[in-house]
Amino acid sequence: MPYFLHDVTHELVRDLQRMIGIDCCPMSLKELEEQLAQIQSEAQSSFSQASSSSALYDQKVFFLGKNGTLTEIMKKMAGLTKEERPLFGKKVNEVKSALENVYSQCEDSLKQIELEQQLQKEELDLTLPSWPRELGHPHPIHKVTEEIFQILARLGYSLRTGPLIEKDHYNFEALNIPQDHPARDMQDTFFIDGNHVLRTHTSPIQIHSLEQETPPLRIIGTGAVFRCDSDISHLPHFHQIEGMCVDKKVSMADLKGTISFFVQEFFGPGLKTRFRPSFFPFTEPSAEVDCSCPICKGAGCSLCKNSGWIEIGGAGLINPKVFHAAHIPYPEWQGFAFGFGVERMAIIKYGIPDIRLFPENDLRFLRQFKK
Ligand code: FA5
Repeated sequence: MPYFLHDVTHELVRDLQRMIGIDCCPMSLKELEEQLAQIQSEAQSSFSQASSSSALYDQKVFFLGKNGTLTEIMKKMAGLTKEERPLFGKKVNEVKSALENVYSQCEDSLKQIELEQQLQKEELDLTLPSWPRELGHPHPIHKVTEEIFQILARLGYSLRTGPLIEKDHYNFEALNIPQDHPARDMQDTFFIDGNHVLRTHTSPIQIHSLEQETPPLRIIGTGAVFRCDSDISHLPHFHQIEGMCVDKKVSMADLKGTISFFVQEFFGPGLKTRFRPSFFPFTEPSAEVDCSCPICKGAGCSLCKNSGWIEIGGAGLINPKVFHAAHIPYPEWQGFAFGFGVERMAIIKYGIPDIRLFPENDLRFLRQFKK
């Protein structure tokens, strides 16, 4: 601290003056001018020797601050004559502005030095590797659909698609669900207009294929379907996968064999499946396919509605009326078809307690399907 002694001396004088309330040692103009010159030279050298902008600021406060050395010397003007006071006051102001100039020059150069030092410390290393980017991955429904394709492709099935907005004819009529038939109530339909609907299932893809292609056929149709339906195991917008086999001799045994193979391949061994007699206007006979509930393992829970089973799809032998509507000669050609809910298959495979997690797109949920 180069100005330690100077500092202490001034402090002592100031304290003494404060205690007795007067300037105890009045000085002449000459003495004050000498002291002012000394303060100026001390301030200049301390400003130029400051090693940092914060040390420089401390010196500024010491010399030019409210209680600084210059203020103190101004107080001593009281001991001067009336004529001397303005002369000395002018000198003090000149010294003050000169010191302020020196201060701002020193401050500029210190700030420049500090900036350069900081830039040197923060030097950019362009060879460093960048932050790893998180890569996206397929949505679980996409993954499950892909897996289903792979299994059915091994049985000779190939992929077909169809429009999401279907004519009433393809969604209902050609599938043996005429106007005003009670079977239309099996699926709560979103109507676009009197003749168009958001398709309620992937079965219309069967009709497009029967109309456009010649048997034998083994096709899979897949995509989004829509129903006015929503709860823990139902979505208004979900996905189905449809299989259709048309050949010369097709029986219920072929259907059961195909589905059993598919279910074992998809879920792995150990999962129970069952066929329940059911009704679909476009298949005869028809069956409902269920898998054991992965959450309660058959004991009963809210997901399986306490039945221990979750329905994954419907199936059956193609109704001759469907062949007739598509101008395919029956019984020369026969066939079976099945349609599964993709989200249902996914909740069973991964043990997911609520089907509504799929469309929510919460990344904490989706990241679990990265691998
Ligand atoms: C049908 O949609 C028939 N087209 C299936 C079919 C195809 C039968 C070929 C015979 C021959 P169903 O309405 O049962 O059937 O729906 C099939 C599957 O879709 C259901 O078993 C279920 O797994 C799934 N599913 C149905 N509604 C919903 C829904 N709202 N949310 C999620 N999945 C659903």
